[in-house]
Amino acid sequence: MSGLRLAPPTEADFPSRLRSPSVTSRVGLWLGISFGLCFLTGLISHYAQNPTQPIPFPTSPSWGYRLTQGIHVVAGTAAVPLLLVKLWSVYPLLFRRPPREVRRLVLDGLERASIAVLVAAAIFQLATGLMNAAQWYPWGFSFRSSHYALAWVAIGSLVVHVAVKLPMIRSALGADVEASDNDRPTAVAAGALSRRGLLRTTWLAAGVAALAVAGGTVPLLRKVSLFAVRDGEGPQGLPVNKTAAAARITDEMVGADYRLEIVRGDQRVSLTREDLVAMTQRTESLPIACVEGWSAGAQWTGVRVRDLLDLVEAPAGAEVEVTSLQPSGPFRRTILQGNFADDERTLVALALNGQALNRDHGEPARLIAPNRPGVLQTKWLARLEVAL
Ligand SMILES: Nc1nc2c(c(=O)[nH]1)N[C@H]1C(S)=C(S)[C@@H](COP(=O)(O)O)O[C@H]1N2
Ligand SMILES: [Mo]
Repeated sequence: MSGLRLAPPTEADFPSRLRSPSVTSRVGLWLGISFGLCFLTGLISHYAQNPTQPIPFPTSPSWGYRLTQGIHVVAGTAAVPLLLVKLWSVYPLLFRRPPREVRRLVLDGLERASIAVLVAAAIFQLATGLMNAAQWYPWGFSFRSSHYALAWVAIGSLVVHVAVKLPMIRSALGADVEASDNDRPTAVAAGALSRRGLLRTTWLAAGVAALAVAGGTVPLLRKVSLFAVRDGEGPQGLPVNKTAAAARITDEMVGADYRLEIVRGDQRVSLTREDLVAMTQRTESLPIACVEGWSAGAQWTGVRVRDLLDLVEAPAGAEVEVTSLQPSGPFRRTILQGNFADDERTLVALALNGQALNRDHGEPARLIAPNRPGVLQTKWLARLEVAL
């Protein structure tokens, strides 16, 4: 037993040439691209879920949200191995001796603080994102608002970090991978593999991570996506996010007494299932695209929402409050913006892929609209109320 030492390591304790700006900047470039994609697609997703939209979120293309949210989750997942390798490559700098001169000491402290913020925000974003995709919510705060707030912290500190490191990034990316010009003086030992080998392994890990979740969105990849949370299976060929039992939908609620209420002021129309089936039926191919990254296309048949709104003479562009039979839960009530309510593809669906809606997919009736986040595609509809 000779190696026991209580003092913290010093930079010289990490002699591997692999822990170099050459590796850090190359992995960092792809990490930056992943975070950039996550940020932009995240802004889109956040906006799409806003009840009020000063600029209406478009209803076309119907698969737009499916694409942007798929990119969001795939890029975020691929970023996990990239972040791990990047942190590994800069780890020795944590133990670098602080400069003596006061001005340089202050600058060094500021840089370390900004990196601490960036690393904390990045870890928070990736961890909460993955946990959300796995439908595991062990926290007490709102996922959406905290993930959104920390996205600004992450992207802000990322921009500062890139600006501060730009000279080093340019120099390292401009030189050969194996060049040692920018290396720490003590990093001279050959690693277990070459830098090219380490980078190749890193890209492979990021690719495997991306593939592991991409199958939740890309049908052809389903077979290889061992870790996709939803494997494309579920009643009527569509995954289920929340079952009727979990939402506490009872037989009585959807039995003979079921009515769909269409309300505008004191105008009120109550429709039975038979009334709904007797109206003109339309069939649309529209995807369900969950914020958690899985998505699936399906054929929906039912009544146009606009036809229902006409029963209470709702004006064009009117916003609609959609309420579920579900007794409680954050998604029992959603807002259907005017442009979505008026889109002719927006349906109160009664059937899915040619069969009456399965209870878990929202029987007797559920909302389905083009380019709308899955979380807002309300199941077990009770009421459509036109805002005045
Ligand atoms: N009433 C109600 N509707 C809901 C939900 C819910 O929890 N309650 N979950 C939503 C979510 S998050 C998604 S992704 C879709 C999934 O629809 P599916 O289960 O039919 O695939 O339903 C949405 N509709
Ligand atoms: Mo969802």
